[in-house]
Amino acid sequence: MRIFSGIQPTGRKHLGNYIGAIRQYVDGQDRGEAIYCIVDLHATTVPYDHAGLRASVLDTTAMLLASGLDPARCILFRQGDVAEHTELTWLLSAVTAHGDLNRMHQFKDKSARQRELVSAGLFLYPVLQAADVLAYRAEEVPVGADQRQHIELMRDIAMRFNERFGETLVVPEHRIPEIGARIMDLQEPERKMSTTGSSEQGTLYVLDEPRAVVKKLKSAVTDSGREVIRSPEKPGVSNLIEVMAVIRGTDSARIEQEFDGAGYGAFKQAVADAIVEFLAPVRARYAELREDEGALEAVLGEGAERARAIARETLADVRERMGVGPPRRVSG
Ligand code: AQP
Repeated sequence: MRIFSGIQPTGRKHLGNYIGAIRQYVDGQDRGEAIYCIVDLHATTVPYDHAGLRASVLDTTAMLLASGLDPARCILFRQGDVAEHTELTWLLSAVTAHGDLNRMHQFKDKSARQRELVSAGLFLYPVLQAADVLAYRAEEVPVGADQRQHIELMRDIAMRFNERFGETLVVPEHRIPEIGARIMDLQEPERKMSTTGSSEQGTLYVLDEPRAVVKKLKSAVTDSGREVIRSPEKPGVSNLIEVMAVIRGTDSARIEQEFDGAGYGAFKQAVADAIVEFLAPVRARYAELREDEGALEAVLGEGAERARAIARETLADVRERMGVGPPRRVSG
């Protein structure tokens, strides 16, 4: 089983990223051939700090290693190091419907928020994402629930390519965790916790100091009741129950039983304590790893070589099928 996923180079990863995606990446190493990519090219599709991008890639590399990725058991690399991704994006755009790209929720949300330029890159974001996965003929893509629509699109792209040019690409499946796939904003629990769309108080960062975690949890928006139960009218409490269930490795019903009659104050304090303990080892390892930039670059460099060797083969097949460039040379 080959597994592939990409993650944005924002140094400040939040609890949603950690629970929805990073935790699954770590498990993936035991389930198959795991390939993970830090998507610096995707980061350029909205206004970004170009002077800080390389440092952000290293932040994310250190975060992933601190969370348990092991370069001996997975391939970890930077998207911009493997040019095959951009070439495949162009080739796949030939079998991508403009109308489908127009329907993507992420494009609609992010373009509505842009005050200056809505880049063509933001529009093509899902095609680059499809190229990331399809270049490796990955069978499975671990992601949070917000990426469901993009994975559906990449499946359509792969199927359309195969129909038109002959069986070449693998049609991947998403892997969305049953619990924790959509961690909500602490201040606006009707929307997902997000790097670009949430407030500082609404977002719990993996590297937040314990004091900040407690403060954010205490001020998390709940309703005026006091019962710790899940309900559509209680999105804030339901979110915290889910977070607690993930951390404890249990289901939400158990958490409801445990905190039956406890009231919101005691429950929030317990969730804060659990989060602090859950993230403490990651914070400690992050601080150590982030210092050695040479070692982080070495991990990415070696990962890129291994990634390129796989992507190059797929690109040769795609070019051959599409009639692009000279005929493929037959070795020997
Ligand atoms: N709130 C969330 N709950 C569960 N999973 C989530 N993910 C994101 N938000 C939540 C998952 O995290 C993975 C990596 O995301 P990313 O860093 O590449 O960026 P993103 O998907 O665009 O989400 P962000 O970090 O919150 O940024 P913006 O503000 O741009 O939306 C993905 O698998 C994602 O599903």
